[in-house]
Formats: sequence, structure tokens, C-alpha cells
Amino acid sequence: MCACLWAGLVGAAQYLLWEAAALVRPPAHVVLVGLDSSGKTTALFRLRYGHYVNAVPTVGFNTEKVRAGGGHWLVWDVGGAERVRPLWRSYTRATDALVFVIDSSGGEERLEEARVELQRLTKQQTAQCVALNRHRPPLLVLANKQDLPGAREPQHLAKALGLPELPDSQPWAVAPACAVTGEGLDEAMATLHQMVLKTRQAHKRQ
Ligand SMILES: Nc1nc2c(ncn2[C@@H]2O[C@H](COP(=O)(O)OP(=O)(O)O)[C@@H](O)[C@H]2O)c(=O)[nH]1
Ligand SMILES: [Mg+2]
Repeated sequence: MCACLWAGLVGAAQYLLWEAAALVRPPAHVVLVGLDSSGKTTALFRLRYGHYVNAVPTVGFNTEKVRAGGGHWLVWDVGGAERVRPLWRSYTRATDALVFVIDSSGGEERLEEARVELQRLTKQQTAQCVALNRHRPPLLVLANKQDLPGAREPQHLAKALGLPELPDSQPWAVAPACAVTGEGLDEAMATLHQMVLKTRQAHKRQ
């Protein structure tokens, strides 16, 4: 009973601190995109609730405030079915960071489909950033479903998605994860957090 009360008080204090911190500095906006079934919603709910939630296919979007990797985030999880992919651009227009989630165990065809979508997205970003006079948000490829047989390694995915050919002005990284168990998610968000801080600092200096 006493332990429960103590845990409740600690939880309430953490919540208040989080809300106060969010007032001082609003959470960074991050958009999760990627092909349907890559694990975006599973990753979002894992980050938000700390346990596995059996997600239904996303119609429209989900949004949650989460704390992960040392950062405060407002995460947008956007549907990835082919017919709704043109909507990604409205979500990515003024975001602080992008996460492209990929099913690392998918076949060659799905990998090629992901490459085409990712390249299209980064080209749109170039045009949007020029038009809005904004810096490019860092890109993290979340190499999800690492628990499945045949899951490709991050280095393999980076090459297959054409990341080394992106312009130098586009910061990117690939992080392995399993959204079902949560393994790798906090590390991935920590990498993204560092990239966001670096981008902000670089633009403050300009
Ligand atoms: N084995 C495994 N399955 C996953 C993982 N992440 C998501 N899934 C499953 O993949 C399916 C699609 O996940 P969902 O989050 O709805 O994908 P979304 O369409 O990208 O939002 C669901 O059955 C999830 O349980 C993972 O890391 N490993
Ligand atoms: Mg979804």
C-alpha cells in the first residue's frame, strides 16, 4: 500500500516535471512515415505506453506526446497505405525530425518500394525547405522487425535505400529496433535527439 502510494507520488511528480519542461521548451515534432505494416503504430504505442499494443491499421493518423531517448516529442504516426502516401508531405512540411520505419525482414520488392518512397519524400523535403527557408529535419531510418528471420542489417538497408547518396545537407542515421519488445527504440530516439540538437545548434550559429 505504502509502496503503491510512493510510486503514485513519483509518477505524479514526473508528470508535473514533464509538463513544466514542455512549457519551457515545446516538444520536438517528429513524423513517423514508412510503408504500411512496417510497425509505425506499434513503435508509437510502445514508446507511449511502455508495452505492446496490438495496433489496427491506421486510418488518418495517431499523435502522442512521448519522452524517449532524453527528448520530449510530439509524435505523428501517419498511415502508410499507398493511396494515403501523398498526404505525408502535409505532415512533414514543418517537422523537427523524420522517422522512416522499415520492415527489415521484407522482401526485395518491398525494399525497393520503400526506397522509391523515401527518395520521393527527401526530394519533396528539399523543395519545401527551400520554399519555407527552413533547415532540413534530420532523418532516422528505423530498421524495425529485427526479431524476424532474414532481417537485414542497418548498413545493408542504408545502402539499399540510397542514404549515402543523399545531399550532405541531409543528416541521416539508421537504427535497429523491434517495436514489439521495444528493443532499440530508446537508443534510436537518443540518436535522433542528438541529431535534432546538432541541427538546432548549427542553425543558431548561422
Ligand atoms: N515481429 C515483429 N512484428 C512487428 C514489429 N513491429 C510491428 N510488428 C507487427 O507488424 C504489424 C503491423 O504493425 P503496425 O504498427 O500496425 O504497422 P504500421 O502500418 O506501420 O502502423 C502488426 O501485426 C505488428 O504487431 C516488430 O518489431 N517485430
Ligand atoms: Mg499504423
